[in-house]
Amino acid sequence: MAAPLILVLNGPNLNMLGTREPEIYGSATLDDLETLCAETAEGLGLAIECRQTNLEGELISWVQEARERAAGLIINPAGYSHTSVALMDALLAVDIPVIEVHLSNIHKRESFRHHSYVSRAATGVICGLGFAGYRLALIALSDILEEEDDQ
Ligand code: CA2
Repeated sequence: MAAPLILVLNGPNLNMLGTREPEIYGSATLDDLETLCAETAEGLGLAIECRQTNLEGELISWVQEARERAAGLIINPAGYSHTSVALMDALLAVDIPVIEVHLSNIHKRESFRHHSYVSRAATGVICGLGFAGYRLALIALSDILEEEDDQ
């Protein structure tokens, strides 16, 4: 049987990981993050596709695509977490498990980061654990998919 596909979507400015603000986001790059996700997914028997975009509409189109193709979704919507009703609506229409990940602890930061529209549509939310948050999100999805299989 084919390995279930997990889409990992990263939103605006995350392509700049490792180049600025290392005190908040660390010094590793988006490439490093995607390698960690690929290695973790392989160990869990999951297939993975990682994508990053700076465009809200593209992120929404990818969420819609996930509905057709993926068994689970990991998303760091970055700044769109705090602004995008459209992204939330797209995620609410997806009937696969969705884990929202933030590298930083958004609740320890400026008050405008404390609310995420996306959280309303997420199965679970992980923040403040850096890259490990993505690894934990993959483990959580693997557990959820196994439980679904058992039912
Ligand atoms: O902590 C997170 O993962 C965030 O989603 C990151 C977003 C921020 O708007 C959210 O409130 C929390 C910002 C991503 C910007 O990433 C950069 C990385 C390196 C250098 C500059 C920006």
